[in-house]
Amino acid sequence: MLNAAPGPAPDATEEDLALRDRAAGVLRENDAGGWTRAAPRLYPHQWSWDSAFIAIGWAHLDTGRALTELEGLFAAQWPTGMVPHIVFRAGPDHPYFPGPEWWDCPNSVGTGAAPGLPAATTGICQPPVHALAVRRIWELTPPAGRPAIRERIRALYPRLVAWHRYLATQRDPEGSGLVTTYHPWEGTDNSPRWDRALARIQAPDPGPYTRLDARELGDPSQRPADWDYDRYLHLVGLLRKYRYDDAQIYRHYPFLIKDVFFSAVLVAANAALLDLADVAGASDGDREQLARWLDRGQAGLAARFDAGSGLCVDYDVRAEQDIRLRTFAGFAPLFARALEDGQHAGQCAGQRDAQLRALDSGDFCGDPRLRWRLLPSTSPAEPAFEPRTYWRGPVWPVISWLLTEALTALGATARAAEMRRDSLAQIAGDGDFAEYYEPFTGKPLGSQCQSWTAAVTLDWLAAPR
Ligand code: 9WN
Repeated sequence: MLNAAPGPAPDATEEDLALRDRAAGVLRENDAGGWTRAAPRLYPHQWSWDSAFIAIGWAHLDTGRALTELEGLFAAQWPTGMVPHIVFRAGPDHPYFPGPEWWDCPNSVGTGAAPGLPAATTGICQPPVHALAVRRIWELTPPAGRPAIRERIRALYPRLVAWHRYLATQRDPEGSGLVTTYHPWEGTDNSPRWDRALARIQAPDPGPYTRLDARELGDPSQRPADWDYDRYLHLVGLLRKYRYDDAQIYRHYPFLIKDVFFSAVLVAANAALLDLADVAGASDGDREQLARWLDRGQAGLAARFDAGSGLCVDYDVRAEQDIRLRTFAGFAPLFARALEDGQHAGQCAGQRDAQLRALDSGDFCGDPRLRWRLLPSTSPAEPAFEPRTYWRGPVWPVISWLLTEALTALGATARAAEMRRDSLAQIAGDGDFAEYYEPFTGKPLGSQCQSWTAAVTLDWLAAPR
């Protein structure tokens, strides 16, 4: 259970309070004035799902500031409803590759998003964690602040519904309940889930380019390979060519994946918007629509569940193939947090038990070599596993956060508490709020002072031990 008011848990130790101060310091340091850099150097702009996690962190310090984070992000929402994955807000003194010129959205966007995009952005999106953040902000708003925050949530709510509508329609023309992703950058860049689809892409020719990420980290083995980047950039070129028009993309574009993790976040986010419906004064029509999307999403995930492995399976739309790999995404039904009630309850109860068994099996958290019993991004039993390389093995605190929330919601509170304790021990160890961690040694990897790691730390620290 969460504290009713912002602040540390009542049983917080000295160490907890010190960690809390440090986490708050990271957010304050990365605060660029109403929006927060995802990381001070590696990611100097505003990222979409980072912002949602960051807002959850801010909510423990200042709920008004937390909402400002999301209001700024949604000011860059496209007329289609899409919330872009990066809003380039940092200016020329903070280089990032690829920058707005690679996306060239103002000149490329077709009928769907014209005229006049509100900001320099990319043309793809990331998992919709935002509604979870708004719900947390509301939960943490003290009574005296509620009228003002309620007004702001009311103003933001239609934008959140439009965002979910975009995902439930343009990104799911089949009405399957599953979101189609267009690019590895739509969340989990070099996850091995995309390897086969990327390998099919012929003759990528993105032209000459210079990566800044490997130079920034000084260790290319922690980042996606050049092979990946060639294809990422080639895909950006194709999206530009199809003018970011979803219908065109669906017709011609080579990389279309029914991503069960992304779809699961949408299910959980639809539930969060329904929870906020009274606060936001949602119309009956919106409530019914959200309930339909939620139900459809849950059914879509149930249909992708593989009883043999206990995991949920992504689907490559172009190749018409299942993507059968043991990764964190296989736990999509858990991440969706919707396994117990609703129309699919019977089917889902069995899935929940199978998922919980798979989670602590030797393929995942039960691997005795793990430093902590935390979910690695890719199973160490998977041939594609690489313990130091980004989404191919390391533990990501934000994924652990989504999982602890899900386990709590599903009643597995002891396991959730253990995962929260282990995650805090991981973060409090070496490093400074790292982006991701080596699963066997616990070594911090990637960017340091990563905003979303600090943000979930603040949220975890508010729960009694
Ligand atoms: C590309 C900012 C982002 C996260 C992504 C993570 C990583 C970017 C990159 O960093 O992606 O968007 O340059 O590798 O994969 O999930 O939002 O933290």
